[in-house]
Amino acid sequence: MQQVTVTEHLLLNQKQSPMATGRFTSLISELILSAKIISREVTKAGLVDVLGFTGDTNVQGEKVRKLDEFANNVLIHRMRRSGVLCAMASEENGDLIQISGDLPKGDYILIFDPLDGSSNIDVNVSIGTIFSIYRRPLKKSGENPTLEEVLQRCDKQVAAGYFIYGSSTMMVFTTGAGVHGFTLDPSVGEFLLSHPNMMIPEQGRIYSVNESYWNYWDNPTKDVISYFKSTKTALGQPYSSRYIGSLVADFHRNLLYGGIFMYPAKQNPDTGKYQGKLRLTCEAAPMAMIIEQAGGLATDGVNRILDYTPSELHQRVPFFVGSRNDVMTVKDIMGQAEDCD
Ligand code: P6P
Repeated sequence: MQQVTVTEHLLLNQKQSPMATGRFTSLISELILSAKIISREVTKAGLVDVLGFTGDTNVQGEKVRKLDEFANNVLIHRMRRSGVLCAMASEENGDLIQISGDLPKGDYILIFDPLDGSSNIDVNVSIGTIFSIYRRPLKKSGENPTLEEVLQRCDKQVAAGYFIYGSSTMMVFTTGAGVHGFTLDPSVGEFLLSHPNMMIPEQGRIYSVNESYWNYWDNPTKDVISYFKSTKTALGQPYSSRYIGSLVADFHRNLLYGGIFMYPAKQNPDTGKYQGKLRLTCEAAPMAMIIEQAGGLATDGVNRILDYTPSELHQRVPFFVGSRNDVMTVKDIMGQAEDCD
């Protein structure tokens, strides 16, 4: 296959689209440079003292690992200087990250999870960086965008993607014209097109869920999981169970092989309330754009993720994503349960 870089692919394939602007291309180039720097650290994590914890906890209340913090700092430092952003938001930071006055600004908004699945860093399991890009609304409220301008309907994303740091480092992203995968060739330091026009199989054979939460799920969720373990499936046999515990890795496998990843709402023993774990703006929404562009679906079990308008920056949602038939089956089972309520 002829070697096609990300920049070349953007120019060749987005000719008519507004995404072919130089400003968008430079945003992606800065993201790529950040990922190369993060990849270098991740791949040598076992050799240099970057494993372990910093002693801090993030806005999610999760212990921050050194590589989390490193990745977050790299992205904030580089993207602040990209000259094309008017605001950023990170899974690691409680509030919006504004672009300070003296730095050049643009009209793009970047929301990211700098190192998702980082609890797996020490055991050499694939982890990733997830990103979501919006345009600032034309009606500007002032020099810096307000939180309201950032919390747009998830189908307003102009681009979404992830970097996966595994046996190879890959970039998978969409600008609304299909999903394309690029693999980093360390010998030239370029991401080269390796998976053009990625499409997820309409019917899967794999389900991914952390079944240790069984006792914290509501009955419709238990019905869903029981379905995938039964002979009632479309295959006439139980699906294979695969769960890595790193969203980017589980998602990427299902994108290639077909299947469904589920992170249902679970009951909080203290409050009794049912809540999802995954974050809408920096995890579910970008993955939802990717999967729909690849012919799949993403819901909260019943409602389409891309129809959500976030109520807050770190809103959590139940998340079901993957092969169209499988996500629709979940909706049928949960919808029937709702009808019975
Ligand atoms: P659990 C990693 O912390 C993460 O945010 C996702 O990458 C992953 O899918 C999920 O949490 C795993 O959560 O509760 O199964 O350990």
